[in-house]
Amino acid sequence: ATKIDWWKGGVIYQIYPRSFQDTTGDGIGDLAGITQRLPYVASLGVDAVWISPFFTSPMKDFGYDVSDYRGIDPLFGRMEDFDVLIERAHELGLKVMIDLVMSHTSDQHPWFAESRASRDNPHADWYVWADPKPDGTPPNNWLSIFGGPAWHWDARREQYYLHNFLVSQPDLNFHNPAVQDELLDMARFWLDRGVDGFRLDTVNFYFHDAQLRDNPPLARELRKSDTAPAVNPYNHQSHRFDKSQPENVAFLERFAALLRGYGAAVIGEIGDSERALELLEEYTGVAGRMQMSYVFDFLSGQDLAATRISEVFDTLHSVAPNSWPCWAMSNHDVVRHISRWGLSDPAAKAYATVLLCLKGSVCLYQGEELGLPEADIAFDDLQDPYGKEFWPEFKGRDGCRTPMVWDMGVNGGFSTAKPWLPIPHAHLQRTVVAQEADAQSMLHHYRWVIGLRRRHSALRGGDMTDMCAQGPVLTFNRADDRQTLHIRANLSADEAGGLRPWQVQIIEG
Ligand code: TEU
Repeated sequence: ATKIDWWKGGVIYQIYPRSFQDTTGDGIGDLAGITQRLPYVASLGVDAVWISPFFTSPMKDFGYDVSDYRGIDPLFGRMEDFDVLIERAHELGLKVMIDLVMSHTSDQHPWFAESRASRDNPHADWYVWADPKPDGTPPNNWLSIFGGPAWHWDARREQYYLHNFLVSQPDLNFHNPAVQDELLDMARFWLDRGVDGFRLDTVNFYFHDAQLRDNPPLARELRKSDTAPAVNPYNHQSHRFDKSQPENVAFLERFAALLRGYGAAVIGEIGDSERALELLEEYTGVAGRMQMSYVFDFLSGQDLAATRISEVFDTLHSVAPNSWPCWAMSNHDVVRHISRWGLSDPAAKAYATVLLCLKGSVCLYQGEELGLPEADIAFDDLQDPYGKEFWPEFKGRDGCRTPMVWDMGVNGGFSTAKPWLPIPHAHLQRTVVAQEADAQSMLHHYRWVIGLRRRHSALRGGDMTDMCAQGPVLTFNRADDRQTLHIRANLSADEAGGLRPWQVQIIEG
């Protein structure tokens, strides 16, 4: 067998730093806390961590609004803490991927402060500025994901600026080569500090249509895979011109060339319910503009039937045959899958097994391995601005962002202070310490199935063939030049196809 790259078929554990481990007693997790818990992460058998943003930020979007790409936010520690984290991770055999939010900055970034000050300063063209229509309204019909128009009036420049997310997240102008150069330099800065790769936030949002054409009406209904809440008008418009532009390919090629020099890898988050599959092939296919693409198919829906899994792979085979997806069932933006799909423990174990037998790479989200359900957050405790905007139809993203539960100490061992989001009582029944002591626990199951994937080259890098769903029973094969595995999973609470409820059979031969 040929040796494959670490990321190919690898398992990546996503850490949300605010909620992993607090060491300073302020109720918010930090980098030293991550370092402290790295032996636990390594014990799971994963290949890498992806750490959500810890850069200097006013935290309007909890770090996805960066005001200094080369600085560590004081809430999370100092650069020394990051250097220690990387060193410790590497000692433990873990790769470190950090989360680059390049599509937009915070409005507190010095570039934006200068850009908005006049129309002729050195950073004037670093953001997307446009004149109003003759009647004073925004330049076109583009909408922000977080609510309202994507344009915000700036009284000083007497122009609108583009923001695909919060008003406080102005969109960088990638049509300006100086912006690209600076961001590539910034990525080099982190590669030189030893990171092994990046998760690229909203990678298909970098470019907008330079002519600022109106988005056309939505041609068809939302796909089943959309994670987006229906209450949001953004999800009822096409996004032909505000994202996923052809110019992005050339930028990604520049980025890929930089990465090659370091042997680093990226996983790009493609948020586009209309064109995700096309972009998947375009970005991660034969041209290798990115290594992995984060796909949303298993991050949504009322359930995940065997038939839907096989449909997803059928489509992938026909539309994006050379792509390399990275699968996930939970993350920091969506309802935890245990609650989203109403899974019992046996059901959750079956889905974990299937996920870790699929072809592609896999992202696990902190707490998933404990079987944590979504936390119910009252409006008064709500932190997420997206949730505040669309409450109560959409309750926001705080329910999946509550702290990790480690032991029976105060606040589950997360912090000695009141945590920034409340820890549900139900979570305290599922601490790491409690699950370590129980051979039947979710934690042991995840560890076992991650280990299975590690030990079987066919699961990690082999082909996947003959996927088929008969009622609730999903079957497929994984094979490489060393071994063939036959997988049969009963994704239902009833006996089916000779399998017990939620039984997954993996047969070598
Ligand atoms: O998310 C991009 C994105 O498209 C999300 O807004 C997604 O549609 C939504 O959260 C689903 O509920 C990334 C980050 O993952 C998110 O945390 C940031 O808020 C966003 O970018 C802006 O940087």
